Amino acid sequence: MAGSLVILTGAGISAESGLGTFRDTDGLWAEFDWQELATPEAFAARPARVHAFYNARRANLTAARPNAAHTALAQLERAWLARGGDFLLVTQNVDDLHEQAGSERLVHMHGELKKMRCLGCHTVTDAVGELDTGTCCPRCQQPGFLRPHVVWFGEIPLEMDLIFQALETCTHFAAIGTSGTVYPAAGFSEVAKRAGAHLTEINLAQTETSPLFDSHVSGPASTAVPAWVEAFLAQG
Ligand code: BV8
Repeated sequence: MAGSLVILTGAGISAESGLGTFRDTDGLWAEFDWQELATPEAFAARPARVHAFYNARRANLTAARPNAAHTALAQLERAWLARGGDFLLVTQNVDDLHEQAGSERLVHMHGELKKMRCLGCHTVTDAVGELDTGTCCPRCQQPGFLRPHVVWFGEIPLEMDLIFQALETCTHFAAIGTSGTVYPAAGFSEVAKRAGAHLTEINLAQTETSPLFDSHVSGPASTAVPAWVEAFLAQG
């Protein structure tokens, strides 16, 4: 019986699709202060500024397309499920490139840039066009209650029970394109290790969590991930 596979992706898997990472030298947080833009306090204090930051990133997303790494993970999901295995792809990314590539067993633990949430009726809907402080919720029609459906620092990520349940029973864990600096995602490798899983890290560089991993595949995701998927499926 094929085992249970959990994959965690970060900004590095989308870098070759033209989307910036966060902590590389030219990363988003090198240009912007996350404390001013990616916290609930920042949104409460200056909502228009936070909306403008996410509107610009949402607009930047429209031209982005999946690269070979996203496609390889969708193929891995289909092949692994066909063998009777379990599969869960957990992404920290707020882009929709995994969906575009065909991934289905997918969880966006940090939310989704293309969605918005109403603080009045709590409905999550597609964010169409630019949001601002006067935009009306399509469900309750109230103005001024909408925020990006993104998990900010200090907020609890989404689907944590599902994610920890998968980690505690997995036989293989792979972390792809993530610096291992943001918790609780950075702690997932420890949970998988305690479950007895084999840990693989795919990245351009060493990370803070590298010492925990059993295997390392070094290189850009668009070539390293397809090669790893092919070898992983060949090992049976
Ligand atoms: C939580 C959405 C409690 C927003 C993001 C003090 C105050 C407040 C909180 C804390 C604190 N100290 C610690 C914390 C916890 C905090 C945290 O970890 N802070 C860090 C900075 C220390 N975490 C939180 O606040 C989280 N919530 O703790 O709640 C809780 C939790 C559980 C249970 C109960 C209670 C919420 C964190 C979520 C924040 N939201 N994003 C937005 O996008 O605007 S975080 C942000 O960082 C992104 O989501 C991103 O995904 C995430 C991680 O970054 P990476 O994806 O790893 O990207 P990065 O640039 O860092 O690295 C890129 C990697 O790719 C590199 O390794 C690079 O080498 C590699 N790479 C580059 N190119 C390629 C490549 N690899 C392969 N191929 C390539 N081509």
